[in-house]
Amino acid sequence: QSNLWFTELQNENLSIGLRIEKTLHSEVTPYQTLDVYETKQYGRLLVLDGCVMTTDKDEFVYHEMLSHVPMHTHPNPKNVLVVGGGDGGIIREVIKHPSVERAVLAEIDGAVVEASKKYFPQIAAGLSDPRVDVQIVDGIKYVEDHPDTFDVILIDSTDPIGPAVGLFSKKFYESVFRALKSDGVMAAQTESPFVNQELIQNVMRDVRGTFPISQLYLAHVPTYPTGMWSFTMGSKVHRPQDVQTCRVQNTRYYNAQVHHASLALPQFVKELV
Ligand code: AG3
Repeated sequence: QSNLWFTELQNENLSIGLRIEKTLHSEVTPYQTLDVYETKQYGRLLVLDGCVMTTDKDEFVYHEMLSHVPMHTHPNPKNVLVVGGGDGGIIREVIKHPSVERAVLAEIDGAVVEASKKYFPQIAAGLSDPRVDVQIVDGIKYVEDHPDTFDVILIDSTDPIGPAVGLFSKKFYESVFRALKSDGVMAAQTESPFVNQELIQNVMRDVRGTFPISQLYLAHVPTYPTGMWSFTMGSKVHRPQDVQTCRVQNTRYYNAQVHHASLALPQFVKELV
């Protein structure tokens, strides 16, 4: 078997390694480097700037949890915006909700969308749905330009370095608040409580300072740094604790019990936020 390994250096003291069967694609886009590998353990792997974005085998955890927890928190989400998320995984989950009339994807890098369609057809499937509007634009600007428009906004970003830095700022959360309708809900991916404590603290402080209701929640994503992953939700009116039933079918991770379980924070995470 091949002796080629993909290694993501997650910080200066930590890495994850996956044996590669084949390199399927490598390019330098105007925004970042983009690689697609075939791995033994997790199937196809999408990498941006050296960081694992998603794999065939564990993508469902992240995509279901970043979407269904906030989507269920809203009683009737019709208009949804995904910022980033060019692979289409979040969009695929969003359109499982029967209430959704329109889902906009605002992705800055068209190369991610193209690579996903080609190498991750199951993840990208939703992008061709008639309710979906794929915009290759700067998400920050798109959010600023659309006040009072969305029921739910989901921020599926890369790490807070490179093209995504601006997506982790108080200014951006304030502009997300304005782009949401009067009972809107937002959620963002916010890294690992084992390695990114400061980031989580800052985001929680900023979201708490912007939205009347805020909530950190967790899921287990094996290929992300430490496997313990956090998401931060901000809501104007609706509480994630009030969700009673699961409104979507065909999930592999999310259900009503997992919804509530994800809101329960281990003591060290509770003390962080
Ligand atoms: N969004 C990226 C999550 C961050 C992963 N970080 C890392 N591997 N260092 C994933 C995009 C999937 N739609």
